[in-house]
Amino acid sequence: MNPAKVETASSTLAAQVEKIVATTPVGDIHTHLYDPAFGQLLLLGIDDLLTYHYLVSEVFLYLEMPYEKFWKMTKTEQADHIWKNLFIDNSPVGEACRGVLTTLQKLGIDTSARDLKQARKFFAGENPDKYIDRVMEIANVSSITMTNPVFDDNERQRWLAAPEKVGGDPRFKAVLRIDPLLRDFPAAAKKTASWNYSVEPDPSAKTIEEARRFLRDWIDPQKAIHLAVSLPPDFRYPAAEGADATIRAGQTMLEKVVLPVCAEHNVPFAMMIGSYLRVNPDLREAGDMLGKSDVQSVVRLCRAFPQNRFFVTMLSRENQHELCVAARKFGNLMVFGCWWFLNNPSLIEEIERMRFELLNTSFIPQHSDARVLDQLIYKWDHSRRVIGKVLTDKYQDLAATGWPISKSDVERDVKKLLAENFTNFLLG
Ligand code: RAT
Ligand code: ZN
Repeated sequence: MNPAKVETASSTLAAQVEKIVATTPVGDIHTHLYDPAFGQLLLLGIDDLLTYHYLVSEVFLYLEMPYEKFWKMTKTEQADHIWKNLFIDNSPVGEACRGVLTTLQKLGIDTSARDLKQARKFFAGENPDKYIDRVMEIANVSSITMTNPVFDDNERQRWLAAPEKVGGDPRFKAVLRIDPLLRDFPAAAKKTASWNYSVEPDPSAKTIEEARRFLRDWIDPQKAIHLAVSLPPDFRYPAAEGADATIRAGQTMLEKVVLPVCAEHNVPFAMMIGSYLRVNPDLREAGDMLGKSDVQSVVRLCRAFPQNRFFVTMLSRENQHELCVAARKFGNLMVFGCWWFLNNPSLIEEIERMRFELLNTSFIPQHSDARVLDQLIYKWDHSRRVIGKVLTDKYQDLAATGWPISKSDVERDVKKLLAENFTNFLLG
């Protein structure tokens, strides 16, 4: 018997693909969400949605307000200020603004009322544990990957204070995030030494051994599914001749500590490349930007470390084509997501189109990067729409060759894109 064919008349095909994309659960490879045992680290609700750092930088587009004045406000005051300036006094056409509205709408809040009080009332008294289930159901996300920065004191304390509680929620998976080890080894060494590891700013054999012990001591209890780092645009592998001691030490940590420990634990290493931090320090977390990075460094790493697997995303639009081509050359390279400033429909569309053309269905089209639980709703709604649209076009092109497209083909492809390419790469 022939498998059920999808209708290839364009409007019907679009509706069928859209439906499959909407109803296939997502395994979200990168968020900044936390399981409820982390207490206040889990952000949710309207005030956290409005004070998202993407919106903080946008509110300063309109107003010349002294930064300090903004930072002195309470969270509620900041949210009021952002609501007034970005939603009421101007049209909220930007992606991060639209996201707040999609989220409210999908939660059943009447956006036509333009009423912040009503939204606040909705969120008051939500039980986080139950609310997580509700948001995951609306967003159709089956698994949330956390970002667990091991050098962050607040987070570290929570792991140490209640190791049996934090990280035990099956809806959430841990990822050991190690930025200072590669970006600022002197600072990482100082901290690690204060935690009783014999780690010194000069990466001697002893320091290397102790830094490995430090990572192992975290990966195991966290049950980290992979390790991750965000790197600046000037990241080079190998480091440029004459690079300073911090950069050289970072390279030693990568080659001698991070990659060997990932290999021995059989976990991938995620590299998010292209972020310049605090180009405007007054904006704090909202003050980062992007720069063009070096794809050939990724190529050299994939070649030099065939026993390692790399998830890679890059922040600059200009890097996307070369990164796709690199992924064609190395089975140990899995491209993922449209990161941060790329997470906008027009850019997602062009990037996914190119990825389908160069990589078929062997990539991870998106991650949410949600910092506030409720953001899962809009980030996935908006991205799913674009992925569905591009995929429809690609099936349409196939149908034009006479190739039959069955419903089970589409289901299989979408499952891979939204979940299995990620989980299978974890398994190696
Ligand atoms: O997208 C973001 O929220 C950024 O601030 C970063 O957190 C980035 O995604 C990262 O993981 O470094
Ligand atoms: Zn992130």
